[in-house]
Amino acid sequence: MKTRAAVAFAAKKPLEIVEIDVDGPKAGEVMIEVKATGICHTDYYTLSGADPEGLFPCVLGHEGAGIVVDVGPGVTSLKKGDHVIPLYTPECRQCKSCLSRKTNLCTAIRATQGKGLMPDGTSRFRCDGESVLHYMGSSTFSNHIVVPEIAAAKIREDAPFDKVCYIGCGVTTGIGAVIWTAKAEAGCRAIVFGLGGIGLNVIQGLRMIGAEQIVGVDLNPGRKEMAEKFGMTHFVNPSEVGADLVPYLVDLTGGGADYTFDCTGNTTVMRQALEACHRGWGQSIIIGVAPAGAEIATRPFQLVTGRVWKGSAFGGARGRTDVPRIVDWYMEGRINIDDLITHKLPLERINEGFDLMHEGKSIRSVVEF
Ligand code: NAD
Ligand code: AHE
Ligand code: ZN
Repeated sequence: MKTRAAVAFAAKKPLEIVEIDVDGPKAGEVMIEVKATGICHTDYYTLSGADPEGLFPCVLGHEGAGIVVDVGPGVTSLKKGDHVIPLYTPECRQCKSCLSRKTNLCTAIRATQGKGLMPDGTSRFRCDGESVLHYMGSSTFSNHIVVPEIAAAKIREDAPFDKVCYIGCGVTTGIGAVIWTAKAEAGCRAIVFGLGGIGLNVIQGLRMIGAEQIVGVDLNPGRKEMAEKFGMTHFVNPSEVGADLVPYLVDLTGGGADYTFDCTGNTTVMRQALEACHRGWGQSIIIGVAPAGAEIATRPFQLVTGRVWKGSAFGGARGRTDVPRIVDWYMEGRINIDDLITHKLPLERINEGFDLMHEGKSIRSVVEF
């Protein structure tokens, strides 16, 4: 069938809105009509050419919501008409990783997903007869996509697509990093570096669990007001503090934070986040994605003295299990998504969403089909 998509034909080039062909679902796959998609910094990261798995031409986008419109043979857990959120971290419940209960990083389809292909090693997308690659197993910048059944979370039908699409990445990543990766406890002190679409959700996760102190760090002073609305207690602009940022933050948190979160993808910030942790027990969670070739460094002494470096992908969430719960939290008014969606755009204007992100004007732009 034909559908409309924003195609990335090459790195560093604007997306082009074109009609493409999408093949129907094969065994174990479903076709989803995407109703809305957010634009995450990771989409920009891959488009920038910095992602070692960035392959072109492809259809970017990984933060969507929509309706199942077709199912392939053997699909048992989904049916036509189901409302779903595609999962870039699937949950097969059978692989070594899923069965370990130690990680959310399901390995069932990761190898082909990283090559922009479906599990059978082929793509379902074509443009003018040429194959176009999938992205993060999602490609939500296309109005119709095909994903494996294990990579779609069924959600309640009264949830608005233009809001809950954000649960497909940013909301789950931020809140999940607090509750599933850090397992932060009430009364803790935390520092969040980078108050964008992810960091503000870390802040709302910290408020949910009852953190005592929530310090936000961002170069953009325009982030302060929104972060305070979401629970930030102290704002720090590194450009005003200068080279003494780490001692300043250690002092502000009474000896260092119990938990810090990098939501910038900047390796200098990652080091600052680790070193701003409390001696003996502070944990620093890396959420930000850094370019190919980038490396993190610190004095080993920082770890010898009890600080812990951890990473978090999709907030440690098990998608098919946890995403429907987060949708419920939103529908019950327990989390705020609406205020973080600062811009709505039609597909034709998707490139403006990337501009707004660079200019620091948007938190999340959502594209509606
Ligand atoms: P964003 O562009 O909305 O926000 C980034 C924020 O960081 C901005 O407010 C910016 O001003 C701030 N910032 C940049 N450099 C800074 C510095 N040196 N010091 C302090 N603040 C600084 O991006 P986002 O969508 O929130 O994504 C944040 C990061 O998280 C990206 O690297 C993205 O790729 C990554 N990410 C990771 C996961 C995961 O599962 N691990 C999921 C989603 C996004
Ligand atoms: N191809 C990239 C991977 C970047 C990365 O770490 N992605 C996160 C999700 S970011 C969502 O906005 C993730 O889930 N990682 C686990 C995984 O299996 O990819 C690179 O840099 O190589
Ligand atoms: Zn993302």
